[in-house]
Amino acid sequence: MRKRFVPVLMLLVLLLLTGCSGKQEPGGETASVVVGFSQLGAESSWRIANTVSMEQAAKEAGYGLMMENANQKQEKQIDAIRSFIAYRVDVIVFSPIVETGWDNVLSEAKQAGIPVILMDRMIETQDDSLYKAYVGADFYAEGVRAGEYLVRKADALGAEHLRIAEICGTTDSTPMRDRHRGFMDVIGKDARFTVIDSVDGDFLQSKGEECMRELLEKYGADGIDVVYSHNDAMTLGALNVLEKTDAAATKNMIIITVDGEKDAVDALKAGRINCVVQCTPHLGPSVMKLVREMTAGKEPPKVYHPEEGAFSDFDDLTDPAVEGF
Ligand code: GYE
Repeated sequence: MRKRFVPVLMLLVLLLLTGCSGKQEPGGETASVVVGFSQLGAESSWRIANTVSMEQAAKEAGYGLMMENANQKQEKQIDAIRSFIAYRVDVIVFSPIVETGWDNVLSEAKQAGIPVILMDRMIETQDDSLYKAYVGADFYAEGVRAGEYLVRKADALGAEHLRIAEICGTTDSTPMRDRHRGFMDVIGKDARFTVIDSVDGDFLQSKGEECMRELLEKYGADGIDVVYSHNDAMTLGALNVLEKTDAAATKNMIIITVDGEKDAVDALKAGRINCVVQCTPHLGPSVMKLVREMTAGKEPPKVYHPEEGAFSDFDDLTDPAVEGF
């Protein structure tokens, strides 16, 4: 019964959005483009900033945005995509929580003639025609940057052997897979480094805390030299636990994180984190640019990666360019 109300509710939301989100274009024409957007959750500051970026960019473009938040559940994302197909939105944008399991629903979108843009994360499929374009970070390059920082740091310290604890993001998500792969490709063959454990922190601060507690129980603060965490939320959670448990040992630990939210960059400046690999959440304008091109009948580039870098304790951290989102 509840299910039947969902589309009705979505239609109402759409009407509300198109009525008050500036669908009326400056020239007085009514914008006709409606974007269905399935966001995967609200698990981190990155995700929240990403949602805001999408909302603002749609508004600026004069597009109606039908957004559904899946609270980290793949089934909910599939349901949302099906409702977007039912409403015949012009373009579907979605951020796939994991890489597999999308072929059926994306084939339905293809059959309905609705183009799909993957935003932020990738899918694993034999059929590339199921999506028109991907807009998101090069997560492999991020992992490489994390590894390169660690090699540089080990060189500078003259370290002989470093034991690494890795706190991973959501299992089977693109950032988890590729941040791990890129990192391992840099440090894996160097005998100075051993990954003693890789645990799943699901990109959540609370899980980051939990993981760190378990790692400390297993290895003790003296048994861990490096923490490589796949996002800032988990890093900040882990830091809370570390600093409460053994502040002295924590000071000597090398902490590497990914994202670049303000709290993490502040922690880098305060000497609590050693390296922040950037990953921008501000993907909205690039997505809406693609929507514009696609609805004008153009063939957009298949893959677009924003430019990103990294900040670390090797940099001048008083430089105003060193800031978080
Ligand atoms: O790093 C993390 C978020 O997919 C890039 O998801 C995104 C990741 C980001 O929860 O903070």
